[in-house]
Amino acid sequence: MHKDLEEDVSAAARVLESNWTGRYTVPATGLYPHQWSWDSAFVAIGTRHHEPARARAELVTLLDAQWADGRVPQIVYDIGRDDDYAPGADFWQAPTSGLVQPPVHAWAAWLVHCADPAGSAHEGFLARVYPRLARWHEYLHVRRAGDVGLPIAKHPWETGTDNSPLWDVALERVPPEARTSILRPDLQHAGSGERPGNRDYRRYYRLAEAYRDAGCADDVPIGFAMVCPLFSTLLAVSELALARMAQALPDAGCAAPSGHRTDTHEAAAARVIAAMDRHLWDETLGLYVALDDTTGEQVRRATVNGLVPLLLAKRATTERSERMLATLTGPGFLGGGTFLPSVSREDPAFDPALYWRGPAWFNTTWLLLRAVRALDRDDLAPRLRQHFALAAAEGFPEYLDPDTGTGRGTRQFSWTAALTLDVLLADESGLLR
Ligand code: 9WN
Repeated sequence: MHKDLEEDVSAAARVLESNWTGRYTVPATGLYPHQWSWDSAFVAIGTRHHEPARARAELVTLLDAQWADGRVPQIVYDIGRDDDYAPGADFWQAPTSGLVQPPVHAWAAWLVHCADPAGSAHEGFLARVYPRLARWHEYLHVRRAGDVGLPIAKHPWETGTDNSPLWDVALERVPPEARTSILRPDLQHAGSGERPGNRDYRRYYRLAEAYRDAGCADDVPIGFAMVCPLFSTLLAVSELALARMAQALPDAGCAAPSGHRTDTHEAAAARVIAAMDRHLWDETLGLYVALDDTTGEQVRRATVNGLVPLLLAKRATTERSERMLATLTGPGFLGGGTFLPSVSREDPAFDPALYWRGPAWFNTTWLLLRAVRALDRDDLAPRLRQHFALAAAEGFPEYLDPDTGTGRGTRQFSWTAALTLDVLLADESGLLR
C-alpha cells in the first residue's frame, strides 16, 4: 500500500476507534453523543474491512433497540449523556427517539456479512439480523405507506437530509412554535451558518411533539408526510440485499422464516422502483424529486437525493440513466464545481456552507460513487473519489464546501472516516451489478 494511503487508512481507523463506545460508534463525540441509525449502517460498511466483528456488533446493537412494531429508531440514547444533545430521551420519554432514518441497514448488513462470511456464520449473524431487518422493511411498507405506495417520512430528521429545500414547502405549513424550550447544544460544535436556524428548529420540535403526543402512531396525520427519492432508493437496494440474505441463509445453517423468500424481496424492490419511476421522475430536471403526500404534489427541486436512484440504474430504462448521468455531470452538480453538492448549484436555495442546502456530504458522494462504478463509468469515479482524498487532511469533517473543499460542520465524524476507509479499501459485492 502506498505510504500516503496507508496513513489515511490508519487515521480513518483511529477516528472510528475513538468514537467506538464498546457497543456502537457515536457519529461524533461532541455534537452527536448517542447511536444514530443510518450513521451506524455507514460506519459498519467501513469497519467491516478491518474490524468485521465490530461491524456486526454495531448493527446488532442498533437492531436490539428495534420497536415492537418493527421500526428501527433514529437515535438510541446513552442516557448518561442526555443533556449533551437535544431532543433527548427526556423529550421522547423513552430510551430511543420515535422517529426513523433512511433504511440503509440491510444493505450494510449484507456488505458486512460478505466481508467475513466465516466470522458471520460463526456468530450466526445473518440469522440474527435477517428477521429483524425484514420486520423493519415491513414496517416501512405497511405502516409508512403513502398514497403512491412509497414510504413516507413524518419529519425532516427522518430523511437524514434535514434542511434540504425538498421539505421547505411542507415545513411552511407547520407553525414555528413549540411547547418545549429549545436548546441548541449543536451550536457549540458547529457554526450557526452551517446548521439549521432557530425557526427551523421550532418547526422540527413542533412536529416531533405532535408525533410523540400521538404515541408515535403512524395513522395520525401530523402535517408532514414526504416521499423522498433517497429514502425510497435505499429501501429498494436494501430489499435486494434481503433477497441475497434469504438465499444465503440455508448455507449459513438456518432457514429463512416462513413468508420471507428471495422472490418476496425482489418483488418488493421492483414495486418500489416502479412507483418511483411513475411518481417521482422529473423529465425537465432530469432526476427524481420528492412528493408531498399531503397535497399529492411533486416538489420539483434538484437535489442529490434525486440522483441517488442512479444506484438502481441497472433496473431503470437506459434512457433515464443517461439522463441522470447528464444531470450529474451538468452545471448544477459535477459540471459546475469540484465536488458533488447536496443541492443543485442552480437551485435558488444553494448555499455552500449550510448543512443539506449545498455542502458536499461524504455519504451521498459514496452512494453516487457506488452507482457510477456499478455502471462501469470509470471516467466518473475519479471525480467522486477525489472528495475522499481530502477527508484526512480536513480532519474527517461532516461535510465539505462543494467548491473549495474546505471542511464544514463537526470534525472526526464517523461516517466520513468509515466511508473513506471503504473507498480506500473497497471491494465490490456485485449487489447492484
Ligand atoms: C438529527 C447524525 C445525524 C445524521 C443526519 C444529520 C444530522 C441530526 C441533527 O446528524 O441530523 O438526526 O441533530 O442535525 O442530518 O443525517 O444522521 O450524524
